[in-house]
Amino acid sequence: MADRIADIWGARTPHARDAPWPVRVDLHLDQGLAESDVDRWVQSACVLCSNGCGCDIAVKDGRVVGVRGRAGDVVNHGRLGPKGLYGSWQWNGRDRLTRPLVRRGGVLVETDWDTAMELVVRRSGELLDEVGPLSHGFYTSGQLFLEEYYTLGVIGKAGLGTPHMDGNTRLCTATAAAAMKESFGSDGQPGSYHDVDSCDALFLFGHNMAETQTVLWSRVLDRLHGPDRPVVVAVDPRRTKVAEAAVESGGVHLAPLPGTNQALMNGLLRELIAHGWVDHDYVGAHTLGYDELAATVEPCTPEHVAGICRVDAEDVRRAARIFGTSERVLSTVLQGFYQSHQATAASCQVNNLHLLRGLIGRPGCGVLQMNGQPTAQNTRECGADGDLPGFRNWDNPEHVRELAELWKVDPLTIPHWAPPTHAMQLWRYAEQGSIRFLWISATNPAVSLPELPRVREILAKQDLFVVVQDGFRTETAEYADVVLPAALWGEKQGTFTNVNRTVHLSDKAVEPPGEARSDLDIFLDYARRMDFRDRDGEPLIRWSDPQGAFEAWKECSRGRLCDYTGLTYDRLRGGSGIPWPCDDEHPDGCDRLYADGVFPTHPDVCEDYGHDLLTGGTTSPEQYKAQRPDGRAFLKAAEHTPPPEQPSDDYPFVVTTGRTAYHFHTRTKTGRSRQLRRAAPQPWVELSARDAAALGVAEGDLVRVESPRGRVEAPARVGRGRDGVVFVPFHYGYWDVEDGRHGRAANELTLTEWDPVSKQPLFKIAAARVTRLADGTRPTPAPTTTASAPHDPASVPATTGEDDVHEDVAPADPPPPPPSPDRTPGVPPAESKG
Ligand SMILES: Nc1nc2c(c(=O)[nH]1)N[C@H]1C(S)=C(S)[C@@H](COP(=O)(O)OP(=O)(O)OC[C@H]3O[C@@H](n4cnc5c(=O)[nH]c(N)nc54)[C@H](O)[C@@H]3O)O[C@H]1N2
Ligand SMILES: Nc1nc2c(c(=O)[nH]1)N[C@H]1C(S)=C(S)[C@@H](COP(=O)(O)OP(=O)(O)OC[C@H]3O[C@@H](n4cnc5c(=O)[nH]c(N)nc54)[C@H](O)[C@@H]3O)O[C@H]1N2
Ligand code: SF4
Ligand SMILES: [Mo]
Repeated sequence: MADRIADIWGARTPHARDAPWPVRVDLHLDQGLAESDVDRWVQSACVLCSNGCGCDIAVKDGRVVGVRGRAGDVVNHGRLGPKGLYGSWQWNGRDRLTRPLVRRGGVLVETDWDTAMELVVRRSGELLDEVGPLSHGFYTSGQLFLEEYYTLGVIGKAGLGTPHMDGNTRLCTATAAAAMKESFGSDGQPGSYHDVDSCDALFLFGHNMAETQTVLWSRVLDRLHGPDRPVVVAVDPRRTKVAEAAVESGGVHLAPLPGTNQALMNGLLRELIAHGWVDHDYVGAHTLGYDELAATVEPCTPEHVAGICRVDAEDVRRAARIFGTSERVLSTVLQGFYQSHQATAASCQVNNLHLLRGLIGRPGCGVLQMNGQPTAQNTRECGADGDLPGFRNWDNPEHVRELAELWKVDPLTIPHWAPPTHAMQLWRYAEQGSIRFLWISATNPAVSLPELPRVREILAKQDLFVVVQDGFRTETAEYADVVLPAALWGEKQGTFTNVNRTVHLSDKAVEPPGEARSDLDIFLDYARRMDFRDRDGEPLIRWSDPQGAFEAWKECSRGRLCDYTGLTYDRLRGGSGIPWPCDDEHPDGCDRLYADGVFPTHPDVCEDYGHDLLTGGTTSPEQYKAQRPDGRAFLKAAEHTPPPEQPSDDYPFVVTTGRTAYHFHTRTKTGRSRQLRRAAPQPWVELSARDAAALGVAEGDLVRVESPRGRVEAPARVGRGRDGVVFVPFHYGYWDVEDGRHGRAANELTLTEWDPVSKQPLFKIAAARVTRLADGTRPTPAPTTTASAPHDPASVPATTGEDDVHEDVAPADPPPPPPSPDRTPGVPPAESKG
């Protein structure tokens, strides 16, 4: 038995380069239960991060009692992390929403479904009559299932005709999508997790993988403990476990001041060019824009960028040399880039590094523009985030016509006269009063949006009708006019797609509590009551269950990069998840994209005509066509600019926010798990040892962090991050505390600013001051096993749990083979199906 709170990544199973990652099956069952006590195992995948680990749900007496990794799944080869083992299911049976709630006389009271839905439909109908579809906004998630998003997308785009649809995916990995559209012409992950098994160097850009994709990090650790280990480079201002591994592997930890990524990237690119570490044949044949890129980065010498980022110039040189001279490089990018200044620009520069060396589409050579949420890929594919479904281009009339044909509606119904509304704008419209009906599903914006004092004011507006659809009574639900109780994971059926395009089916294991319904059933009920019709007078939504929705979606995806037509529920049962595209050409799925260097940039195919990375100005279709990209990738360049908010005399620190391994977001699930709650029970403020000393702050002292917008009060952790940077975890709202309602959530501090291209908000930089409020009585109970480890290890008791996880490292089955290796869906433009 293993203590997987103390040992987050579990036992090592080292292996050599190109050897398959061994199987290790992780199992956790309710206290006192053995595998033989389980009535049934129901196939699923973990829904607590984008890694998408295949798992089986243990059911006994109609209840979920545990979870076990699936040995044969291509993603995890049997492993699960602490959130998967504990957080995925231990919330079940506790304080769930079981009946709809409506606001009467200012308070939320229980009611029946008819009453609640009639209220929603009446308000919706009134506003459609009075104002039209622009009065309606939908703010959804990266945590529903594909079938639910597609249904919501069709309702919004073809039923109502509102452009005001987006997800919390905007806060999450909108920049991943944007960077892939700008560089490659379309969303769609080029790389594969198999690249971890084959790379010689691994670059993690603003990605604390050790805590946020713990099972993927186990895969990396198994290489780092193997015979021919890769060199790691970490770009992160905190000393994360990734940063430690970088140093131990002989690589580099670059700790730039938050907000300076673009400068650093330009410096790395310049070194590549200056040393001739460029595959000019590849660049000439498969890319556009080299000269402009080379000219833009020319002034960015290591010394120059080191001054901006406040890192050592020699470290910039070393990192560039590793990238420039390693045979196979894998890069991952996440929130340290996506939620920081110049997000899309900096993320595109990672693509550029790979394109310059032609390191793409081959084993060990991949870009992983990561997702964070488990189903964010589907929000994007299915059009629930505002994009058109199937990676179609809103600015391409032919793409709009295809959808109109499929849905049998007038093309003019489908909003495409302007770019889709992004989440930050959606909230702005609600603030200004043009959006008056806001339907929030599977997200908790009263904790997760930036600048919470403003968000609370918007949610509380009298003229805004707020529907909240969740499994729990969240901070956001407290502002709702109607609360709809949703079935959660394990209580409903559907599919979802992880970071490297792997599609999993999650079957229903148990009944939802009380009257809770699946999100799909709720959306279908709304569509039925609204009586949306197609142009033949038939019901617009022609399906009534998950499988029907999946089949409808397959048609929508046909011929596009994210082609699902070769998948069925049956094919997804029994074995492993399968990566798209899965079609006639790739019947077993596709491991890597772009093996042939042909990118979906042809004007008839591309998802977007692109933007200016500095200003966000859009490229017109004519300008785009004039570049004749026709299958070549774009090397897009941008200079570094100063971030919108910088430290000053009043606010001398940069405060950055993020995650710990033990909690997921606003903790509605992980906060209800005993083991996870104990591992990270409350918020903390992390200071560097030198900053703490200068402020007279000792471990455990109560401190206040103040930005121009709000404040957080929490005990201090004297940590190991870089000087001048304060870290606050963003997980802690107030559903589980009586006191201190406001002043726990990191987003009291953050600012309403976003990237000009991806429109993703800047959660990673705000100016702040720190004051010491009171002496501590004990060390802060922040995790010691992770990036929040104390500067002085002896000063704080170690974070531990119990020996309650079974790890089976004896290979029960051979590891699953990769799907069709290296076939490419890069359809030559001439035969493109559009
Ligand atoms: N345990 C756990 N895992 C999760 C989640 C969770 O809530 N908990 N959520 C999932 C989701 S939705 C997401 S989006 C992912 C996020 O996964 P990550 O992006 O790995 O997580 P974060 O902690 O948000 O940010 C990563 C790092 O960015 C660094 N950083 C901050 N500012 C900058 C900067 O300007 N430049 C650079 N280079 N680095 C910077 C921070 O120090 C931090 O270590 O995690 C997923 N997995
Ligand atoms: N300061 C700061 N803020 C951040 C970030 C940061 O790094 N720093 N990260 C941002 C990122 S990357 C993200 S992804 C967001 C996450 O922010 P949120 O999406 O607001 O966080 P969650 O707690 O995951 O909220 C999801 C909600 O959906 C509910 N839910 C789960 N499954 C289902 C379901 O099947 N149906 C329904 N109806 N409800 C369900 C859960 O109970 C929960 O209330 O936060 C963002 N905010
Ligand atoms: S790595 Fe992510 S998907 Fe896998 S078990 Fe952990 S939380 Fe779940
Ligand atoms: Mo996210």
